[in-house]
Amino acid sequence: MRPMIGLTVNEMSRNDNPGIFLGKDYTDGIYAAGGMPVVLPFTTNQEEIKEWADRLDGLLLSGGEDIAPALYGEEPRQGLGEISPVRDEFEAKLLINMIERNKPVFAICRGIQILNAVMGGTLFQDLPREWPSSLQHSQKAPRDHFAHVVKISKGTKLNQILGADDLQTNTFHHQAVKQIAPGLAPCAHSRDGLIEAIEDPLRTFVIGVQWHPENLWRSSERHFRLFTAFVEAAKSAQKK
Ligand SMILES: [Mn+2]
Repeated sequence: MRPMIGLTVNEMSRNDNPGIFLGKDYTDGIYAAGGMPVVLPFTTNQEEIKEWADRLDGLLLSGGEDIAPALYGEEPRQGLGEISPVRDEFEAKLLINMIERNKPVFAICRGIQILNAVMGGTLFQDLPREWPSSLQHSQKAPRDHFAHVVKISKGTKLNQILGADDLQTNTFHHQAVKQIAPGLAPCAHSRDGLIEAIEDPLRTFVIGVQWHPENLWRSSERHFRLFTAFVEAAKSAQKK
């Protein structure tokens, strides 16, 4: 059986109907890599969250809203965007349950941010105000267009998966990892010194990236490797 991969979603309303949204590049990427994607509706019920964690073989934390600064012990500053309290609570609880079970977690954009916050790190709430850089981290180009390069640190799991020291990426973020959480290690940086990827060196697959590989896997074999390595790790977790 294909490993079951849960994907988190955005809060979105349509015609006054509260709903959820996820770009199909995420689910198509999981299918293409050999996994079974399952979209996860929000719940804050501990029993339901535990059951999701028991059933899932891997968790993909998708991109989206800003993270509530309360998650890392700060108050909102000017520049903070829209937040989703129900999503923060659901993702934080589910993430902790997945890590307790030593199951693979692949965290993209907002995902790397919530991963770092939940594990005890902090975030830049708004890069233009808090990390003045000449490098543009919110590209205006199409989603699959390469914007800035990241330098991958040697000897990291990310380096091993990608087989590259430099990687072209797209970039759509105004928040980012500030103080990295204890137990996590930075594994990629942009030229301006910003942390663009983090990993747990002691776990099979707990990796966060600040860029959007889901928009790049069709055109770039290297970015597709992130999806296949994640699904492979979920397959191994399934066997145990
Ligand atoms: Mn960036």
